[in-house]
Amino acid sequence: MPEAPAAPVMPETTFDALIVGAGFAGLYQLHALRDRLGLRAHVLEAADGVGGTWTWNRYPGARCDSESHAYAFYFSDDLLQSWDWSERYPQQPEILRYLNHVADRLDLKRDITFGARVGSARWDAAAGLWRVATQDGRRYAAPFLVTAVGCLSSTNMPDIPGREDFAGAVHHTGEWPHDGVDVSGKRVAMIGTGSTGIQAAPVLAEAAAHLTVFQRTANYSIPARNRPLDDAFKHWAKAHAAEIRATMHATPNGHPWTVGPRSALEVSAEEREAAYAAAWEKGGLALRATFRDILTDRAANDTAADFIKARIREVVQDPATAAKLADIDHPFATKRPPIDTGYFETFNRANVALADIRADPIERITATGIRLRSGAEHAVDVIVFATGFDAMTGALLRMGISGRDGLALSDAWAAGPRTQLGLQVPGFPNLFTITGPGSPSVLTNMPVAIEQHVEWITDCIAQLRAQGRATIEATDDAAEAWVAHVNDAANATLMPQAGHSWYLGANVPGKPRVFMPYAGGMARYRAICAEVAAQGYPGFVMAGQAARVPA
Ligand code: N01
Repeated sequence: MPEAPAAPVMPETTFDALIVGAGFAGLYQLHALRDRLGLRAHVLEAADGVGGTWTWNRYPGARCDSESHAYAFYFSDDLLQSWDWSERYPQQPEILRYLNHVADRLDLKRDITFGARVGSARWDAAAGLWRVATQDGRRYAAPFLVTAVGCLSSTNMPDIPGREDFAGAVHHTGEWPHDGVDVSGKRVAMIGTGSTGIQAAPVLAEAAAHLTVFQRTANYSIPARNRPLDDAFKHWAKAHAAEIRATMHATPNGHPWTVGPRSALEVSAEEREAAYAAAWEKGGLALRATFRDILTDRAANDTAADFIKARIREVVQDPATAAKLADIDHPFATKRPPIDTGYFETFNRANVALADIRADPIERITATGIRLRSGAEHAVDVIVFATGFDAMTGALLRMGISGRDGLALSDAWAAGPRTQLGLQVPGFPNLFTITGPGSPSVLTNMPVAIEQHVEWITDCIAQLRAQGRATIEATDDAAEAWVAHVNDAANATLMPQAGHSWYLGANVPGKPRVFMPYAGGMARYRAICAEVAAQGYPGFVMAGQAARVPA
């Protein structure tokens, strides 16, 4: 039999820098490299438009939990002044519109290839180039490769037996169909009670005939108290942009509020209760900043946890359901605390039920629904997996990255991610990972972390070129020391006590249990990175020869 002709090898297109991903991070990185350094920079994006996480997460109720006036680029006064947010917490379509506004205003789309999912990225040491191929065979090369793939972009679909037998529809919230899912008149099962499930449940319950929420781990949630923004607030935010930015840069989480200076244990019970009640009434993530030691002292944390559990029992009318929802096994805010719009109230609806799958786990999915270990059957038409992500490392590992001497990133990180500052990996020259593991990223208001990384990377590449060097690479010793520091920073908080959190990789079977984000605070991290740059990049090696370019 004649051999099938070999697939044609596509020509390779060469740039100065390749960026993977066109969300917040990729957009700003493209602007910085192209418009500040004058590089021929290009973005490869799997989706058919800009937006990153906000392209994929279109599930009902999807909205941001950072306040809109802080969930924006602050590097450009023009961008700040040319955009108005409509609500305190913007919905997914509005954030997508914002990112399109950014891309159009900065004329970025002409340097983005959409529908380009990276399948491999290989360091070619002889040529000093990253050779990148998309899954459909398009080929690109550049001396610099910057990943802007987000921390929560690789979905976690649990391997529950029988999924293929189910006759109804199955959707993961992180890959929600762009034209929506009509659940009207349908019986819906939603698995998962993280930030996503807690946002989706009230909206699904409104639309569906019946909703069953499958809860494995009960969760805290704080009311968002979302509301339209009035003109007075919009004007205030624009007029005070410099102060807001300064606050976001000075605080551990990059949010526009400061952490209360007092210990929860140094005030009277009445004063504490009043402080929590005020934060509850105000709504949003700032409740965890009511006192300085909520995240570091178990007794202090218990006071916040008890306050929230009491509110859950107050809101939920059925005592048995309330008890299951308030039976939370980890300290408050040691998993990312959701904020909600009517989550606990949803369980007072006649068409909503809670299935406690900690007590009675899912055994299998059948043709008609979900069967629990006890034999109980839940007949449903739609199953929604709100089961989260292979966070922080998943998207990077799925890209098929290999560095010097063919070292696969999956081998380099077999025991957990090793990075210098979350920015570079030893053995992978000229690869930069925006909001990579080991950086504060998911513990912060993301645009603040992204801006800092993009600016550091851009300055670093400028310095490298100014010194006439071709490559920069983190050293093993520096990564070793940074990983130890990341562990110490986590252990100084209560966060490792949430044993099943995705911060630890514990939500994905077989994933190494390593606390991945840097818990030392964004402000401290920013200072460390600035000091490294000021000292001439200790912990990194610059090598090779390249033409000098004035910084
Ligand atoms: O995912 P999660 P998420 N069987 O991993 C359960 C950001 N975000 O998509 O805790 C049964 O937090 C799992 O149970 P358990 C935000 O940073 C932001 O909700 O592992 N259940 C848990 O209840 C957030 O933290 C916004 O026991 C299973 C849930 O699924 C992050 O994204 C909005 C299971 C997963 O919760 C991830 O949130 C939404 C199984 N096999 C998300 N596997 C904003 O507002 C998992 N679960 C910006």
